[in-house]
Amino acid sequence: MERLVKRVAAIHDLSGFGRASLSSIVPVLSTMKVQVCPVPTAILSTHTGGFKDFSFVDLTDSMEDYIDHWRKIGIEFDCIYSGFLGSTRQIDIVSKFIDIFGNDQNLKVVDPVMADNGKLYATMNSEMIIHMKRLIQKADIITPNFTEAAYLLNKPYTKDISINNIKNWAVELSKMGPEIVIITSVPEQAATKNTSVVAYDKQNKKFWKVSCLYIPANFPGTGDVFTSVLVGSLLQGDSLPIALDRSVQFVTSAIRASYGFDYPRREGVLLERVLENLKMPVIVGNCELIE
Ligand code: PXL
Repeated sequence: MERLVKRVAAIHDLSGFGRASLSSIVPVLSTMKVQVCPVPTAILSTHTGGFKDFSFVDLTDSMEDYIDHWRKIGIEFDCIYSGFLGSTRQIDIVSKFIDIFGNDQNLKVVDPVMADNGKLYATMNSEMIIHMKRLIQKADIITPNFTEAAYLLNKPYTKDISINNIKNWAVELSKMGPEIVIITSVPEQAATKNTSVVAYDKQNKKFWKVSCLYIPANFPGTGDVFTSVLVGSLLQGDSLPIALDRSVQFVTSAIRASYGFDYPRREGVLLERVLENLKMPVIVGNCELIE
């Protein structure tokens, strides 16, 4: 029997301030009528993007007992969704989580949170990248941003990249395991300075692209919002292009609702002002099939 409410195991940190990770993932997915079961990987006073001297409690040692309890009580999930991870051991624990709770029916989504704008996050290093490359082999869907895709493929980061090259990157990443590769924040070569989201569906050999309006503001945590909406949408039964449209539209609406106000960008988008938009259908999307 289908579950009354879809259920996601969300393996992420809890950052107390700044609207990243679980602080955004839980409200987004709850608003989309999905039950979130967090597996907290670490507790931080803030996210690491733009704050100094944040406190960091690593929960790696408690994760195995936590997961073991879930295994004993036989919880089942419609989706396993991981994001920011604090150590190589944690990455390996997520891999084990997928071995225990993953099956043919559920969706394994790995957001390889490691870097942005050409730079690794403060807590990341080259060993983490090696382990992340192993973890994505077990995912059905991965959602690296452009910088993370470059790190996963050992490619140099340059904003001057053609759509054909990006398509090749997506295919190469899919060869590492995942059925669907979604690369976000892809720089467009046109003078509009737009960015786009490019997706590759390996089974159907289809490429999709959604162009995003250029907005001159960079907010941390929008990747978590993007992937959460994508997960919620796919669990609602949407097709991949509709899920991509929904995610881009929601993130765009959140940035638009925020960037006209003068406040520190490190506090993230004003999510609370736009959460209700998640209840609206996608009426006009701009996701296109590309050859
Ligand atoms: O938004 C991704 C993210 C999650 N968790 C922590 C982070 C970041 C990005 O900076 O620092 C702790």
